[in-house]
Order: sequence, then C-alpha cells, then structure tokens
Amino acid sequence: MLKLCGFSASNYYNKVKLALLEKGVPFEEVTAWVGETDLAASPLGKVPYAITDEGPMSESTVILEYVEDRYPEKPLMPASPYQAAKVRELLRYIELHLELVARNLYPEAFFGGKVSDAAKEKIRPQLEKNIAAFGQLAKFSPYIAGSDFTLADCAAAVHLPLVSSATRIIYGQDLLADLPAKDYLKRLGERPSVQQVNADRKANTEALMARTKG
Ligand SMILES: N[C@@H](CCC(=O)N[C@@H](CS)C(=O)NCC(=O)O)C(=O)O
Repeated sequence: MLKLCGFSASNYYNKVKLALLEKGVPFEEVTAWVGETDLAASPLGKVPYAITDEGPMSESTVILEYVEDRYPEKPLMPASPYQAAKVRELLRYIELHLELVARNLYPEAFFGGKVSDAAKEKIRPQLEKNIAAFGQLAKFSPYIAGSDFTLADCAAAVHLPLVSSATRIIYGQDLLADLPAKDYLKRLGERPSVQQVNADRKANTEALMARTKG
C-alpha cells in the first residue's frame, strides 16, 4: 500500500492526502517530522514524500501526478490534453507564484518570527501581481478549473487559506479578497475529504506546537 510520509500540519502533505481521499485510494500515513525524514526518499529533507511498491518519491505535485496516473479510477484530471494542461497551469501558479511568494511571510505570520519591513514591501507588489494573474486563470465555477473537482482544487484548498491569512496578518488586508476565494473555500469545506484534512491538520498542529515547546 502507498505510504504517505510527513505530517498533517503541512499544507504540501495535505495537498496529496486530499487527492488520495478524493480518489478513494487506500494509503497509510507515516509520521515524518522535518529533521526526521528519510533522506534517501526525500534528499532535501522535505515533506511529503511517498513510498510506493516500486520505490520512493518526493515533491508533492510529482506525487499528485503519480497518484493520478497510477490510480486512474475516479480521475481528478480532465481527459482533454488541453484542459489537463490548464489544470497543471493552475497548479503551477498556486504553488510557484502564490504559495512560494507568500511563504516568505510565514515566519512572522505564523511562527512568532520577524520578517523585515523591506522584505514585506518587496513581497506585497509581487503577490498583488501574481494574485491578479492567477485570478485571470482561475474559474471558481464552482471549482478552480471549472465544472469538475481536479488536482488544482487539492492545491487551492490547502494553499489559498494560508495566502489569505498570511497577508491579512502582515498587511492588515487579505490580498485574495478581490477573488471569490472565500466562498469557494467554504464550498470546498463541505466535502468530507476537506473536513478530514482540516480536522487532522488542527490536531497535528497542536502536536507540532507541543513538540517545539517541549
Ligand atoms: N516543493 C516541495 C515543498 C515541500 C515543503 O517545503 N515542505 C515543508 C513542510 S510544509 C518542509 O518540508 N520544510 C522543511 C524544509 O524545507 O527543510 C513540495 O512540493 O513537496
């Protein structure tokens, strides 16, 4: 059985977990905290990583696409090559142009650290530009790529809430507010898979806090 390694407070881990739950693929969760990962499976020490019957692999979107190819029942990608590319485009925008840029704010927004004013000033226009570009591509009708729930929703469900709250905390303004992201995330929150991921995330975040304090 596929083993998903990492921890449920991680948004990257949850992106993959959501796809597995949505597809009904049996999997085993193996806790691997940062610093305690299998470096042969994930050479950068990042989570998530997966252990398959054929060997290990790292990088959440790579795992996501592997899961989709390996378990084609209940597809989360459109059959049309063009529409599939549009889903991948959204995945890339969310991961590279939203999450990775907003991530620079997380030390202060979520972890009690400090981000310099210069960095905050530099990040804000980047995020504004990237969010506007993402808004041109995202459909929200009702899902991020259109009428069907896809892999891009697995990414949006875990990354958009963090972009929203990090920018609200740091800039006093949710930079996603001009997009219909709030209603979209509320709709997604009605799905049992998203509810499970969120419940596990809350419990695991407490465990993580207890570890860092202890
Ligand atoms: N590009 C990676 C990013 C994964 C990532 O950054 N995970 C965080 C946890 S949310 C992590 O492992 N951080 C530890 C580190 O970067 O050393 C992916 O998509 O899997």
